[in-house]
Amino acid sequence: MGTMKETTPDLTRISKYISLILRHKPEVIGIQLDAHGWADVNALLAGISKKYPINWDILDEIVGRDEKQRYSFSEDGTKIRANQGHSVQVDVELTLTEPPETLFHGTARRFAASIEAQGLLPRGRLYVHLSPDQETAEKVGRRHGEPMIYLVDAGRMHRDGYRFYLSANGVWLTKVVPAAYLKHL
Ligand code: HQG
Repeated sequence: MGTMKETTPDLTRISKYISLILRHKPEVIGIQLDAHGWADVNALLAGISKKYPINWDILDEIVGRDEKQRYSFSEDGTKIRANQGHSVQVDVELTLTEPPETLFHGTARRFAASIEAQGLLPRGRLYVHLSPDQETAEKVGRRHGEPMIYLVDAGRMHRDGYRFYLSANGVWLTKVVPAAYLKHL
C-alpha cells in the first residue's frame, strides 16, 4: 500500500488543515482547544466543511490511515487532538519515559552551524522532536532541505536530569538539546 500522499491527495490536504487547526491555529475555524489539546469533533467537522468536503467517515479514515498516527480520538469519540507537534500551549499528557541511549534528529545541512552553536531549540513548537531511528530522522530532515542527521546522547542527557517524553505516536520530545550532547553523522 502506498502512502496517503500517493493515493489520496485530497485527504492529505485535509489532514494538513487538521494539523494546522489542532496544533497551531484553532482560530482559523473559530474553535478552541481545551487544556489537554482536545477539540470537539462536531465543531471541527463544521469548521472544516466550510473549506473541504468532510464528514465523520472521512475524518475517521484520515485519522485511521495517517502514516504517522498524528491524531487521536477521545475514548467516547466526541473529541480529537493531535498527538504531538503543537505550537500552542496545551498539555497532551505526554508520558515521561526513559529514553534509549541514542536518539536521532534530522535537520537540514544549512542549520548545522547554528545548531552546533546553540544546540537544538524547539523553535516554533513546544518541544524538540527526536526520532527513534536514523531512517525516520532522515525523512524529517528532508522536509527542510539536504538532510543532516544528529545523534543525540539521550542516555547521558537523561542521567544528567533532562526529561524525555514519548508521544502517543512514538515521537520523542524534550525541551532542548545542548550542543554537548550532539554528534553529527
Ligand atoms: C531546526 C514533522 C537552527 C530543527 C516531523 C528543525 C517531526 C534549528 C527546525 C515534527 C536549531 C524546526 C517536527 C537551531 C533546531 N538553529 N535551526 N539552534 N534548533 N533547529 O518542523 O523536528 O509531519 O518545527 O533542526 O516528522 O523538523 O508535521 O521541527 O529543522 O516529528 O507530523 O529547526 O514535524 O511531523 O522545524 O519536525 P520543525 P522538526 P509532521
